[in-house]
Parts: sequence; structure tokens; C-alpha cells
Amino acid sequence: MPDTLNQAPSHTDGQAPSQALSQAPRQTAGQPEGQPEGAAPGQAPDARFAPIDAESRRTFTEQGYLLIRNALDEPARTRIEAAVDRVHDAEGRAGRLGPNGAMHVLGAVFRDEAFGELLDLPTTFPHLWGHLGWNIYVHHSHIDVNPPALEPPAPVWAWHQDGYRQNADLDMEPRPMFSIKVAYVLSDLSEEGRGGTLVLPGSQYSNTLDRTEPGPDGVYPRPPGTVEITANPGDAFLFDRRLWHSRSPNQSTVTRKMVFLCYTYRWIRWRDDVAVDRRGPWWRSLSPLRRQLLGDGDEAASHFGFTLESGVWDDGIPLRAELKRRGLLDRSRHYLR
Ligand SMILES: O=C(O)CCC(=O)C(=O)O
Ligand SMILES: [Fe+2]
Repeated sequence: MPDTLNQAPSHTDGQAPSQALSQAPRQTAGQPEGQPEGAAPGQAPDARFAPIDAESRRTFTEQGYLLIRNALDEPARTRIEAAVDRVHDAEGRAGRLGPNGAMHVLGAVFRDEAFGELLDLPTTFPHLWGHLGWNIYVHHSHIDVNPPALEPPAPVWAWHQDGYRQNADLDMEPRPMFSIKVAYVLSDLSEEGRGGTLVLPGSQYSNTLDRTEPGPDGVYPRPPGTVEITANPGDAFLFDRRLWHSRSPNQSTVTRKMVFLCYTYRWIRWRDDVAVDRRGPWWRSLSPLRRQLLGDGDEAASHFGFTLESGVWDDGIPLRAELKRRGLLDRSRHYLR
């Protein structure tokens, strides 16, 4: 299999509360908000379209993140990890790894066919359309491999909200969510100190975060209320782009492997430089929904949700079509109209 499916040349160069409160109940345990089974009349249930339970919705809305246990079953986790290893091997051959073998590559979903299943994964996808609606795609994705640090890392203040100018260009507080990132945990991140993402629950509604004062060793104390997300292999977590979060150094002996997919509105531009060969066999093998999630659109107006000819919402947009067929469009939620 080629290590690059569809990539612009050398675009990755130089690229460089309690957690328990933030867990999703199992899909079957919570109270469904709408039709429970995500099935159109006469059709088998499809878990990708099962509405999320009210508790998961509330937790994500309040805390700004949600941990989903066993998002990937073991065969799926193995497939995804193997794909990460293939990309890592290819980057190594190209001389693009960090000194300890660290890797951060963008355009992840274009790097290996195996990542296609993450786009509309039944365990996570309902949370994406459930919070963002149907006019979405993955404008940014990355693979991170973080071997144990060679030496104690230099102290750095790495707390941020995602989105760059999205946090500067708009004069309002809070700013809009705009995107949700899903992080798939492939390695054992069940103990602190293994490079788990640090988050500040509830901070997504605040435009600013006070920097803490470095101690005598230069290390910035964690802001009060910080949670280090620990997770088992196969777990995933999603977070609101506005949630204040930070990397943390991997001070363990376990190499951290993660894949991140960022879902946003189709009227927001690409964050990664990718080029798609729409005539190639890989692209043609994808479902219409996955092509939408990889940025496809029939015409410019489609990215704004309508067709020029009709002037109204485009029922041909695959995710809208899937939800409509199942009676899951919902006038009471503006993004699901
Ligand atoms: O690697 C991490 O733990 C977090 C990286 C990050 O800031 C992000 O993916 O937005
Ligand atoms: Fe980030």
C-alpha cells in the first residue's frame, strides 16, 4: 500500500471535574434524545446515526470534552496502529522524524486507507453530527508518535485554544465552537506522565487563561483544575476547540501513539495542505459520506449548505441526506435544520 494516498508534495515537512464525570455512558445506557436506533423505516439500525444520549451531550457541553471508552475495538485499534506505524516508517525513511523518533504529521486521513474508518466511526460519529450538524468535514488531522523524552524537556507554557485566528478575529466572548477534535488513543495512556493531554474542564467559555508563575526550576505549575486525560488503548476523547488544553511531556517508557481528527463546518477552509486525486481508485472507492467528510462538494455553494439552482438546503449533501432519511433533522437545533 502506498504510504501517501493523496498528498500534496512534502506538505508535512517542518511541522513541526473528574475524568469520570466526562465519560460517555455506553450508547445503550443513556436516555436517547430522539429516535434511538438511527434507522430509516424498513432499514437495519446504523449506529453511526444513533442520536447521542442526553447525559453525554450535557457532559460535553459543560466540561468541553468527553471520554469515549472502547471507541475502537481491539481489531480496529490494531489496524489503526499498524497504519500509524506504516506512516512512521515512511517518515523515518524520508528523514523526517525527531531525534528520538517523534512524529507529528498533518493530513493524517490522506496518508493511509486504514484511517478511512475513523471518519464515520459508529462510536464517535454521532457526537460530531450531534453537536455540529450535517454541514461538516475533517479539515485537519494529525498523527502523533511521542517516544519517551530523551532528556527532561525544557519548561514551556503550551496551553492554548485551537483555531489560531479564530481566537483573534472575532470580537465576542465566548467565541463560537466552530470545531470538535476527536483524539484516538492507540497506546497505553492509562497512567499519568505518559504524555496525556491536559485540559481545563469548563474553560471553553473563556477567551483567556491566566498564565501560572514558573517555579524556581522554570516549570509552569498546572492551572488549578487541570485534568490529565488518561485512557486505555482504543479509547477516544473529543474536545471543543475552545477548551484550554496543553500537551504534556512523555516521561514514561511507553511510546505514545495518537490520531486526531478535527471536524468543522464546510464553509471553513482547509487547515492542512492536501490534494485529492478524484479520479484515483481510492477516492472512487469511498462512500459519498466519507467523501463529504474529506472535503468534497459539488459546487462552491454546497459548502454553505445550499444549491445555487434551488437556493435552499441541499438534500444531496450526503450527511444531510442520511439524517433526513432517518427523520433526524431537527428544527429545534439550528445546526440540524
Ligand atoms: O498532543 C496533545 O496532547 C494535544 C495536541 C493539541 O494541542 C491538539 O491536538 O490540538
Ligand atoms: Fe491544540
